[in-house]
Amino acid sequence: MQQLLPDLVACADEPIRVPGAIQPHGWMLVVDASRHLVAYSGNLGDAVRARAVLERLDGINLARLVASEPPAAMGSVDIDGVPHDVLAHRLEQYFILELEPAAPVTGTQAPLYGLARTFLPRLQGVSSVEALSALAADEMKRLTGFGRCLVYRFDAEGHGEVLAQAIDEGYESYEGHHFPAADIPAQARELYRLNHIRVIPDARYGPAALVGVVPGFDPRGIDLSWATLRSVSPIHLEYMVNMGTLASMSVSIMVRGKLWGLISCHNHGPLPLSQPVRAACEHLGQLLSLQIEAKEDNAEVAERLELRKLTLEIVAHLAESDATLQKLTTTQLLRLAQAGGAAVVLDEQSWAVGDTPPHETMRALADWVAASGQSVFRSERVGEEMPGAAAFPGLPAGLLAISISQVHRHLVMWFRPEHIHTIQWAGDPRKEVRGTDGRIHPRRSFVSWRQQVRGVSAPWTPAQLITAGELRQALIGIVLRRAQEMAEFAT
Ligand code: BLA
Repeated sequence: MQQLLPDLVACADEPIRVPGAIQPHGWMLVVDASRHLVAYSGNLGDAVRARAVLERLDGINLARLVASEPPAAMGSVDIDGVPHDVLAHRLEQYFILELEPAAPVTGTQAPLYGLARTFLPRLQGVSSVEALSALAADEMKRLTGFGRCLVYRFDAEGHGEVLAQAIDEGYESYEGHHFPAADIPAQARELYRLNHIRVIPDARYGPAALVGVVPGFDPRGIDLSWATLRSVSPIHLEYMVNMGTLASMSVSIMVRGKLWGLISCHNHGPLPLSQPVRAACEHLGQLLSLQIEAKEDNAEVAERLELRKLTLEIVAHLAESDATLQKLTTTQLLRLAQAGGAAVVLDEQSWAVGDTPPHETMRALADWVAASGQSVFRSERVGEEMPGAAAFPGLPAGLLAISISQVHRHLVMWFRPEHIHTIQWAGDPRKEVRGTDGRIHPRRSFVSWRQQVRGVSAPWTPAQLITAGELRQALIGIVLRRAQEMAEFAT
């Protein structure tokens, strides 16, 4: 995959937390601890007007806000006869107040209530992550009215895979498509781990710069990580336009403290979202996250239990017999790691079950594992990762190995064939676009592009790796006990 990634470094350099500007569908006031105005968004006009708006917020108590927490809803305030929703949050030395015209009350008056009453029970009624994702995509679309809602999951390399979608007619389907990691640079992912929702109601906006009121104070130093109105990266706005979407929202899916994926929503035209609806969307993301975590945990526990049972059977069989390791080579050993072949290597000798490489190749693999010094060794791309691989015929694509002696070359190895498959990308990710400014730009086309993946095996799962480690411990125990018995017998 490496060759598919454009230069991420340039993208990761953009200071997205301190843009010094906001999206202009609301106003921002920055005040210090004694409520003195420090900066305001230019779309308020001037400092006189900004102070007049600030006075209207006198009744709002900021004392209880804690630094580095998401904005809190402070109710609604009338400004020139227009009701405005007020959000407030705290930085170390400042308070940030954000105002947006309150949306007219429509059918979704109590979006949070609907989530609790119908959505959560539905989530609890399904058993797979894919089914959870499908429910979430539907619900998100219903709540917001976006034309397309996607749920996607990041893989180990950071590429995203669309697990479920809900779309209106006229929207491109991205079902099963993959989006390259380069679409979302590292500093953006870091921010989305912290702040779980981003809304862009109209990507064609012109940013409203923050204006400082204290001479010499540069408002570009103000951290907008938590601000709902934060102006977004112009590169990302270009991406949205290339994709044909004027409005977007993304909600983080956090599993075990990591950014697991995103719920990503698009609309061909602009789409304003009220504060209560956004709060409900964020909540939906949390519900989904918790359910995914629970399902994944359950699935892993079930897999580990099954594999432990198998390990016990294998070990019992060995312990009952004369405990020579070649007795390991049964189909049970294959099942333990879902492997096509397995072998026990004891110095120059080897015993095999299933599809295994030729003897010479097996020896070279054993050398490679021994040189690594790792007690549990894994690779999904042996042809790429093994030094001098080309010299050895019949190499497997995947190798899992445990080494059971520090002195001797005693190993158990599992082999997997290549898992040839096709990845359907939303646009050719190799097409790096460099502008006349020398910068990297988002790709222009999202038309499906198919990549054939060869030479790579299916991944060894965490449960399989743990089980291999447990088997290793058990074998070391058996071997030691047997050596002891032999020694006792000899004396
Ligand atoms: C941000 N890129 C993003 C975001 C998404 C994507 C979801 C988060 C912002 C948001 O919530 O709208 C990408 N959008 C996607 C993907 C899908 C989608 C994968 O809808 C799939 C359906 N982007 C590029 C390149 C660069 C880049 C080449 O393609 C860098 C040069 C940058 N993307 C970029 C930056 C941000 C971003 C800087 C941060 C935007 C911000 O939060 O300010």
